[in-house]
Amino acid sequence: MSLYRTADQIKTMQIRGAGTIARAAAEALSEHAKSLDAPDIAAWKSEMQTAARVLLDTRPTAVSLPNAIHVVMQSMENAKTIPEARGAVKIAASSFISSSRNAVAEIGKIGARYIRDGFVVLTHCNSQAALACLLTAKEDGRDFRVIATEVRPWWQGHKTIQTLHDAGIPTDLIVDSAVRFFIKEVDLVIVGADAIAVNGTVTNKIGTGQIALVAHESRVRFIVAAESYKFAPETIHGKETLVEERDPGEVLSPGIRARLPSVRVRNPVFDQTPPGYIDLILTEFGAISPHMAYAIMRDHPGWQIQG
Ligand code: RUB
Repeated sequence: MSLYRTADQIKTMQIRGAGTIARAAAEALSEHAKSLDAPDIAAWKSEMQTAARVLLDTRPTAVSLPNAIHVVMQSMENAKTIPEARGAVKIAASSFISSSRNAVAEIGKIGARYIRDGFVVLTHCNSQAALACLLTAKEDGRDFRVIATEVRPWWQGHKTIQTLHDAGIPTDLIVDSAVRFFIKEVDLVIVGADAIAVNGTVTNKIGTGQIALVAHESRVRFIVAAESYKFAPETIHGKETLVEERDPGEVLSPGIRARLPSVRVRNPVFDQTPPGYIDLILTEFGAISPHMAYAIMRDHPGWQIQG
């Protein structure tokens, strides 16, 4: 698949979810490098930068995307010839993809330990890292139930319930606004992340902040499953995580909107949960307090956002 097609699929949500987007971008760069030709290495690198920019411009929130692109692009920095640069990009991309998959699996093992027999676990959206915790707990023989939200307007919850169903995990589907109604049944909330700021604030699918607030009110543990490339090092230097606002047509059809010209439809697709509402962040290096976000950025400085 061409890099431009991958970029289009990310933009149009055919490829979605922070980790999946990051792996798709790394793969796209590697494939692009394979067939890209240029008169000299400087021109080749500049073409690669243009291609990276196309990927970076697809969606603004998930920091896994610039972090993945950065590790791949950085690998070609010292290359003196085109074949050398191509080889470096290929190795960096495949190493990012495999370490990303390993990170999700490791988080799954850690997260599964927090799920006990008889638990009801609530999840929101469709996070591979959060699902890894649930699937590993099931593989470990744990007997528990999941409550999954629908996730308007893209219905990512439908993907989640399909996976849970296929794994034989008993699941209840609820509308997004029913979380407070059901919270008394819930023992644990596990969600994923698109970006984690230096102060431990977690950006994830719209609605996550409300769920965290409700969990906090009811003293239900709230856990975020997030690979280290979800941490946003540029927040150390004051850059804020951008929340993507998508087309109103995803929420209300143009026909209805045309009849209601005084109504503005807003469609932010992520929100921010402050660290005070988060009990733990599970990374591939272990469970941390959200207040330790800086330590992850300091100890694993490979992830840097491209400007
Ligand atoms: C997906 C979403 C997911 C995170 C984490 O939003 O918010 O919870 O990306 O997912 P969208 P993962 O569908 O708009 O991309 O753990 O798979 O990286």
